[in-house]
Amino acid sequence: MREGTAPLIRREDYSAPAFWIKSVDLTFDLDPAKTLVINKMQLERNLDVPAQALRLHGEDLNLTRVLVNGESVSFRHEEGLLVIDSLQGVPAGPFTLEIRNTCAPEKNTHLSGLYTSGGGFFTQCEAEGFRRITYFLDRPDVMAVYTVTLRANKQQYPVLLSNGNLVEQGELDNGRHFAKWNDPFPKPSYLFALVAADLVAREQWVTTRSGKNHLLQVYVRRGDLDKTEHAMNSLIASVVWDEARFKLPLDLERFMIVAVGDFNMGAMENKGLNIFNTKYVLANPATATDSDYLGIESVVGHEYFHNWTGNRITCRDWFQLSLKEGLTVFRDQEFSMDMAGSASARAVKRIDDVRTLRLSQFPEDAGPMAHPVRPDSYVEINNFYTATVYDKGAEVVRMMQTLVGRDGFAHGMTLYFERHDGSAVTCDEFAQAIADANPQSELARLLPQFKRWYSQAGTPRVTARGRYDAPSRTYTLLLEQSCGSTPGQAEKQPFVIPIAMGLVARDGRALALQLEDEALPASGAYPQERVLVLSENREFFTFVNVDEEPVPSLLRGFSAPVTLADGLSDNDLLLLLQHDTDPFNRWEAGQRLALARLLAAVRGDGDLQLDQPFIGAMRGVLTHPTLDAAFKELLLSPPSEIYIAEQLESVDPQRVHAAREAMRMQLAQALRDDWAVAFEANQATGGYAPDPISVGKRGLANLALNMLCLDAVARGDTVWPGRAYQRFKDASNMTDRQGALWALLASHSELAEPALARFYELFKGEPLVIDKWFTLQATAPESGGRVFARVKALMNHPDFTIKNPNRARSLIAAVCMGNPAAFHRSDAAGYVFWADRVLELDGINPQLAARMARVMDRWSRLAEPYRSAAREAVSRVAAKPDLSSDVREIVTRALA
Ligand code: 0A1
Ligand code: ZN
Repeated sequence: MREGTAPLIRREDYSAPAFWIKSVDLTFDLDPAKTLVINKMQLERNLDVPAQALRLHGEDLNLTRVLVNGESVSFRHEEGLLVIDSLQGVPAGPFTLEIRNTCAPEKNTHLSGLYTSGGGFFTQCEAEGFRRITYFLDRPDVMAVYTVTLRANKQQYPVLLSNGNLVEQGELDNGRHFAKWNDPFPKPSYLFALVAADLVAREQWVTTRSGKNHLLQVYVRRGDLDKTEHAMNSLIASVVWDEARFKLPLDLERFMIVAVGDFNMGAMENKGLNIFNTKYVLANPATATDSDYLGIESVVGHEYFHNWTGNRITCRDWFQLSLKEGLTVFRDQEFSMDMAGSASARAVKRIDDVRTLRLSQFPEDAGPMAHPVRPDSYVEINNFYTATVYDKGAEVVRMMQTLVGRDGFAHGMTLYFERHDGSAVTCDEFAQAIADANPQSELARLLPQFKRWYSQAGTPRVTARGRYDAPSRTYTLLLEQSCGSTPGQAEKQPFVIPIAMGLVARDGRALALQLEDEALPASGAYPQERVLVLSENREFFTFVNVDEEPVPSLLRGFSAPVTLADGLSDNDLLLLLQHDTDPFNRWEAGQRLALARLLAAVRGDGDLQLDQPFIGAMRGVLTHPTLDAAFKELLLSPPSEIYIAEQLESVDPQRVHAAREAMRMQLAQALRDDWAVAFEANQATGGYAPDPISVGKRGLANLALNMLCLDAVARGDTVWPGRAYQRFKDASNMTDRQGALWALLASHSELAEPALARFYELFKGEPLVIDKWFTLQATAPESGGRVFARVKALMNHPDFTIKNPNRARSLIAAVCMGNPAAFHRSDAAGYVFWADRVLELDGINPQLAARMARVMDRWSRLAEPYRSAAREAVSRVAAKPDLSSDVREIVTRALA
């Protein structure tokens, strides 16, 4: 843990390194208590910068030897650095530096660097974990070729892996063995990995278009092999997709995925040796839900796609993190959409991604941690693996694709690789390549202004007003943009905002879109959808030959990460809900109708009485003859409590919860018969498959069952809860089983308790399922404080441990982030619980503690008495003298 006040690192202070490390030869004598690392580097002075001492990063290491060209030299330690002054002004040309040090993997509870988990050794080096293994220039612009020798006890650690290709292996004395690996691709230290453990692998050979064969391997603990099929299929699909869509082939003879139970994040793209949280590898129908299956596909894709966008071309410095993350999230989103297939299934994926953005990135952009996609400064880089860098970053890439077209974007990617393969670059260089490949595009015309998406934080607000002029048959749209101030950025310059749109006639027809003075396109017809580019603070767009007053359908497909105020009436929204050809806006219209009713109740007297037009519209969706089940489920799920709260100036979480629960109850009652029909009609048949149609059916059946139980329990009827319990017992897959259990929990049925007990007994040997068991209890709708009391009791359950990140998240994050009504209590007990847990975790795993600390980002918008109590809890955390720099940065910003 770094103590004291860590310095602020600024983007503008970037300078190239004083030395390059060309190659590194690492030897590990692996021992949980004391691992010896022999690190032999070939270095060269960087003649482009003034001569300086060599400063190597190092953290929590014991140094035993330093030799330059075989001779010992004097050195000194500065905060987090090993300094060799005598290397200042060393002659041009290579020299060797040999360092020996030890580290203690079993004591490494940060899970950064080399650590032990389940009796094996694993590494996590992004962003700055390599310095916890050995002394190095631990920065992404220093790229070296690695040769790695691992030595360990053969019985305990039969599998020894590192990046690249296996060049040698054999036996050693005393029951030990060794393996030597070489990775021919120069890489930054954050992509280094090693694994030494007792694992087994699922293997598959694939042939890429060039005719080369490659070995794919998924390593897991013995006993988990039956849960690797989906990960392997996802990996094969990723290899095929990247070659087909972007002409990017697999460049390695062997590509390995290793699953580990203790991991801070989702997964890591180490060159040729991806290390994954078990959550994103292990799945079989009995243990994993549909959403787990989809998560695995997208994370396996994400890490694989990093091989080109992140590894072959990497980041010059950590401020450029979105260069690899925004682009790779965009790529994994496109992959999942292409895998989904039908237009409707693609839209479901897009809606899901936008929901994620609105739930995590919009609040971030409006709170104390708001930062540009390319931040200007940080204290702890691990705090900047954020929704802004990842998800808003992906939206920025998506806008580029919208502005240059899908083919134009593919050409831009080709140019990007032609220019920068093998180097460490900036976001500017990426945007330049996409624009240069499309010189006639709006992106090229507006590039400097477009790049404000990288430099300005905050979510822009677009206001739209339409005016129809019957005599001239014109429709004029006035679009305006503004963006509120964010920390350190009071004023904003206008953004370039692509607005995909259409005009809908009162009878639901899509109208032709002819802009003023526009010639007939070569196709012979004006389009029914187009992209308007808003780049000024306010702009008019006039459409001609419009026969009647239309309803505008703006921001189709969520073509830009903005909020939209278009002043549409309920009737307009009902029309779009029924007729919009854009599925995203159809869903959006339904959400807006629901949101308006929820906000009116929360802002008013708290009473929510759903009106017939709304209920009728929801019935129309539920009973629609052709809409896909997945789409119906999305349309019929009210906006989340977090999203509702984000629309309010002052938030009383209990009122938000009450209004949303009232809406659910009224929809349950008003559509009772239709829910029953939907439940029966959406039973997925045949064996389990996570295809979009079956997933949609299971999702809608689960929602229907939930509503039917809610209505039944309120009426004292036991039939549907009984059916739910039966379904829970007989389910042949986890989606149905968990859905039935959730229906019982969310309706406060008496059968919830026996079902929970049975669930535990069935799955007590499956850690990922026990995580679900904790989360289900922590996220159940609160009633009279019982959920919160249960969470506190579960902290003492023998299966609970705060040291395992998945388990800690399954209970603590689940209640603090996923259950606002249980967490925000008028007696402040939720906040006391939060502060205690953050402080406890800070001593164990500062990265995880800092993520939990973010729960309180939005404290200042809470209504009293929550606001004062929340501030007190944040202040108590901030008052701890030896707080990690990770948590300190979060709470300091929150209190600023
Ligand atoms: N680069 C990984 C995410 C990741 C980042 C940091 C980690 O440890 C601090 C671990 C993983 C990805 O985007 O998948
Ligand atoms: Zn990533």
